[in-house]
Amino acid sequence: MSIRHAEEAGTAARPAGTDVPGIREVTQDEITRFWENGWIRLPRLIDPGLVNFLLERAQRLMGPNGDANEERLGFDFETSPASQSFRSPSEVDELFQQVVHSRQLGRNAALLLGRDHAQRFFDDILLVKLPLSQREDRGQALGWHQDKNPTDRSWIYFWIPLDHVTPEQGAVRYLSGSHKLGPLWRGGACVDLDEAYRLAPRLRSCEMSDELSFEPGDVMAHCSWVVHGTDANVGDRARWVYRPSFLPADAVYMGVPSPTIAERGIHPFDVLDHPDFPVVYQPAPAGGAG
Ligand SMILES: O=C(O)CCC(=O)C(=O)O
Ligand SMILES: [Fe+2]
Repeated sequence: MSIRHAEEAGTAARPAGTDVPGIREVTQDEITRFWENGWIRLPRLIDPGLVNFLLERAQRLMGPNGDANEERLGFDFETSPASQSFRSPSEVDELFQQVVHSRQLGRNAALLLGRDHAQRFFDDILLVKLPLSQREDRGQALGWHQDKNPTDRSWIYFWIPLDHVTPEQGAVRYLSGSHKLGPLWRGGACVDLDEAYRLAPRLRSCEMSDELSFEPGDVMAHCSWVVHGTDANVGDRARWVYRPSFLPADAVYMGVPSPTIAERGIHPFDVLDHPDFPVVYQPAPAGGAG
C-alpha cells in the first residue's frame, strides 16, 4: 500500500526527483483556474495517510500541540504573533525531505506555472497557528501580503494542512487575480485591507476567496504576487500547516536581501545552483513522454 511504502521508505536517503507514492498530478482544469486566480485548492493532492505521517513527525518536532519547540534564534523566522513556526523540517526529517524532493511536487509546480521546465525546491516551514485563547502571541491574523521573492520569476508555494482545518482556525485567503498586478509593495510586508487598497487601488476589483475547510490531503497552491493573508485562530485547536516553496531552475537571484541565498555564496543574476536548492523535476527529453 502506498501509505505504508512512504513511511517505510522514511529512513532511506533518496536522490532529489524521486517519485513518492501518494502525490497526484494537477489537472488541466486546476491549472486553468490557478492561472486565472493566482491560487487553487487541490482536493486530495496528497494521500491522507502520508499527510498523517507528516503530522506525527511535525508533532515530534513541535510537541503534540505545536507549542513546545524552542525558537532557534536567527533561524526560525519571526512569524509570530501569527503562528508558531519550525523552519526547514526537511533538513532534520527524512519523510519531509522525501516529500519536498519528490518529482511530483516539482512537476506540479512546473505545470501550474505553465512551462514544462526544471524546478528547484527552495525552503519549507511548519506554521502552527495556535488558538488565540491559548496563545495570544501565536494565533493572530496575518495581514495581507505578497510573499517575498528574491528572484526574477514566479514561484509556487504549497500550503498543506496536516490536519483538518476549519475557517475559524485561520485558513489562508486570497485576493483572486491580484498576481496579475505584479509586485505591489515590499515582499513579505503585511498590511490591513484598507492599506492594501490604498497602496494598490486595483485590488478592489479582486474578489476575496472564501474561508474554506480542509481535510488532510487537500492542498492550496499559490504563485508569487498573489495577495493573501489569514484570519486569527478563534477555534480551540492548533492549525497545522506545512508550507514548502519551489521555483523555476533558471530563475536568477535579483539581489533582494535574502540571507538564505546570499550566505550560500550566490550572487545577483546567478541561478540558485546549490545542493540546498536541488532540482527536483526535470522535463522528459524532447520527444519523450511529458
Ligand atoms: O497560513 C499561514 O500561516 C501563512 C500563509 C501564507 O502567508 C503563505 O503560505 O504564504
Ligand atoms: Fe504568504
